Amino acid sequence: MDAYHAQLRQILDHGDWKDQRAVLQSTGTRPRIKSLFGMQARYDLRAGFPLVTTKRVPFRAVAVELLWFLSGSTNNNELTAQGVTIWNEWADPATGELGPIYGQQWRNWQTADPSANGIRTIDQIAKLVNDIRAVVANPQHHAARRLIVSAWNPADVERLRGPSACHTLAQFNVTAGRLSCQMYQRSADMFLGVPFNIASYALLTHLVGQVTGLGVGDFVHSIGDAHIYENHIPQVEEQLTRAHRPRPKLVLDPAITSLDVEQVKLIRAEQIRVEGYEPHPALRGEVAV
Ligand code: UFP
Repeated sequence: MDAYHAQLRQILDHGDWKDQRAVLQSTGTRPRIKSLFGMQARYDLRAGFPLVTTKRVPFRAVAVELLWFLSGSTNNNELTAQGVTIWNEWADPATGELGPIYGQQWRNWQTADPSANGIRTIDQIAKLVNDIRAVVANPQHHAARRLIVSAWNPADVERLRGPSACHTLAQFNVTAGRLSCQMYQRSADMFLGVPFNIASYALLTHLVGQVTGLGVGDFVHSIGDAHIYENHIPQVEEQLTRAHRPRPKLVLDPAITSLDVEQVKLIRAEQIRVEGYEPHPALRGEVAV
């Protein structure tokens, strides 16, 4: 995970200070950010699972959240029922609803269609899996460079309760029997969000690879506004003194053979594990909301 540390270092050394909107609940103050626009890191998924080892990252929460996105759910109650509370700030207190976030855009993108009684929905994940299969069968298939899942729906952005999609778009690529993924993240909290985001898309790449019979290649992480919150800097400095440990190994239950919505709902987080994860202790940091 040298690339991640290098990004942290680069932002600390060369980032610009910026005021921003979000507030710390403990003090009511607005931490500044140190920010760099435009960064990219590449993680070779064959070299182990890219779960940051210089602090503990809660992998189970990553897996539970990703399965929840893939199930098409936008309701926080289904996450909290599994002990994951990361979306609590943004849920409707009465219903748990979060609005048209990832689950809806990935599995039920809505588009006007006069011929189909007004509305048609697109299951981008099903289309992705089908298109990858077509590309595996025929590498010259027209979908080869169009393997894209978009979470950014301009029409829905204003209807969201919380932040609009941070991980905006993912493009997949099949080369030499290996599946790679590049994700564009428009805004990245490098200390709290990014270790989670890297793990989530690396896991998605493995899952899509498994159901399409492909090995994994690289996860490429492209970032727009890459920032470190002022109140996280002491933790980041501490983290940068820590030595990387061996990357863990991802173990997926071979029984996971489909990402159809109904099949995803049957997958349990215990079917997705990391082995050999021996991180340094967790480092806490307050989220600005
Ligand atoms: N953020 C992430 N990753 C995520 C997520 C949020 O880094 O997956 F949901 C951070 C980025 C930013 C804040 O610091 O949350 C969102 O604020 P904004 O919408 O103003 O970019």
